[in-house]
Amino acid sequence: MERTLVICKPDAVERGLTGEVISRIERRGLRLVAAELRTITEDVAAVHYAEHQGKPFFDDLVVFITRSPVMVMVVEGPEGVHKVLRTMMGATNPMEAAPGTIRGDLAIEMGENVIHGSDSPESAAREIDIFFPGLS
Ligand code: IDP
Ligand code: MG
Repeated sequence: MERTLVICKPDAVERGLTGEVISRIERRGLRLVAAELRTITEDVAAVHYAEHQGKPFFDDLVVFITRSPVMVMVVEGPEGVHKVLRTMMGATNPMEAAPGTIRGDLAIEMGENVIHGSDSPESAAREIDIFFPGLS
């Protein structure tokens, strides 16, 4: 089994889409190990998105992810679960995300793309330890 970190971003919570996102994850056969509504601080955002520090969109990304509560979740499934989640999420830019994906069905703007999912098992372990120490 493998675990990955999923975040329903502020736009998802504001729009009442957490149930839709969780429902898709559960219907796929994946299991929630932890889930909590939290407001991410600027410091935690900078650690979580450390790989993007210095990029032109970094400041906007931090403002976005800290603006209102997010639903942070640890999701468990078979080995490769992070890839399954990434496929379910769709492309980073919702304009390019396929229909049937979360972003392709529920979003249209790059800066408001509903969901975060870890991009590798290593990222998953690092990110889970930020939000739920001991659960990776
Ligand atoms: P991901 O969320 O699909 O893993 P990343 O490249 O890790 O995509 O980027 C993290 C987040 O930063 C994206 O989900 C998106 O909200 C934002 N982002 C990424 N690239 C851009 C960009 O070029 N312009 C504006 N926002 C961006
Ligand atoms: Mg990413």
